[in-house]
Amino acid sequence: MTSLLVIVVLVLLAVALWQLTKIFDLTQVGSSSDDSQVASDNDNNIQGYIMFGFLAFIYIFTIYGLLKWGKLVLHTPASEHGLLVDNLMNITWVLIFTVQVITQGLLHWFSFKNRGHKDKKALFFADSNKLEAIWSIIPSVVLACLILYGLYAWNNIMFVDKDEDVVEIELYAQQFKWTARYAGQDNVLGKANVRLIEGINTLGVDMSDPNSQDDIVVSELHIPKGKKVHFKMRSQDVLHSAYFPHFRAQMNCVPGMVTEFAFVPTYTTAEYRELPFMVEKVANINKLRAEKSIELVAKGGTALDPYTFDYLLLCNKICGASHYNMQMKVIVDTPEEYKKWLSEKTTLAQDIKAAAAAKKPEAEGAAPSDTTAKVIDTVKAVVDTVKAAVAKVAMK
Ligand SMILES: [Cu+2]
Repeated sequence: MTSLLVIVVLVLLAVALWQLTKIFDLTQVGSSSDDSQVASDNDNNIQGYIMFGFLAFIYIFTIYGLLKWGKLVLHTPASEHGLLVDNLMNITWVLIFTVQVITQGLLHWFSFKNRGHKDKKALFFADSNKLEAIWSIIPSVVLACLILYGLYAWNNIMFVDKDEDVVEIELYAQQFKWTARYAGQDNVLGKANVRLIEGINTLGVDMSDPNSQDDIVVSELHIPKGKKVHFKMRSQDVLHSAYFPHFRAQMNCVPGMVTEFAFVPTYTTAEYRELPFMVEKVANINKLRAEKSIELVAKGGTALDPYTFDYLLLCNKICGASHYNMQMKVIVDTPEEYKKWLSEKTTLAQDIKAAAAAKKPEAEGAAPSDTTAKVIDTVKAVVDTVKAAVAKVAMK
């Protein structure tokens, strides 16, 4: 209550002050010629130098940001086409930085050079064809080159030769997890439809399709180094986006359609962990974690586990409350390790059979369920009541 009163008093004081300044202004009308609203040469000089100050701030902050946070961007790409993507990105950055430095410099310099002065008069001219041509043609040519190079890169990345020997994998997105399906021996993924989801067949694989018989469903993604992996993406519910940052790959997963992306991994997980930049990065993360652990333990908590690097598949579309946690570990193996890992997996058909076999004896030897017993009891009670009523009527 007291605080409310204090707030009310403060508001009233502010209103009173505001009204007082208005009255004061009114008393000044006509007393002297006030030119405080007209900029003097001194004002214009100050404004001009402040603008230069702002320009210096932009330049210094940009350089500071690059030096301080520049190392946080993704480092060495782990896929063949990654170099192409990084190249395109770097060219774009260089262009943006150059244009930014030149245009901001010119803008502020012109404003300073032509700042207000009581002896100067602004020059008026309607247009200049030469200027219009310069600032239209240069950006058009630069952008056209950039877009053409981008299209060339995109076509190169997205092209999958039909006869090429690729590893076929389906990525299935749902709120909030990823599941992968390998095409098995025949390297052809069986048909699938969300309407066929039942029991452990959580991806809705059509088990009547011969191609589905050897499909393998897993929750951890293993891919072989040096071989093209062709991903086909599906989504069960909403828009998701399969994002492999280290491989410079991203593709939306759209309900009702299949999208695709293919890339060739160039470093196994073990090799990527050994790259000098990664060793340094992990050491830095673990140093921070160790410091945090000391703090946590002092407060009675548990220490943090040390971090080891792993490739990740992330979701890059805000798809719901637990979107942040929608990820899957990706392991790049040598081709031999990959073969061995895959050979140890059971097929979905085997899993379904095993689940059905486990269910059968349970169903055969089972006693009537609670609900059935209740129904039988009720029927018995009704029969008894009817019998008693019939007997009563007969006695009468
Ligand atoms: Cu998602």
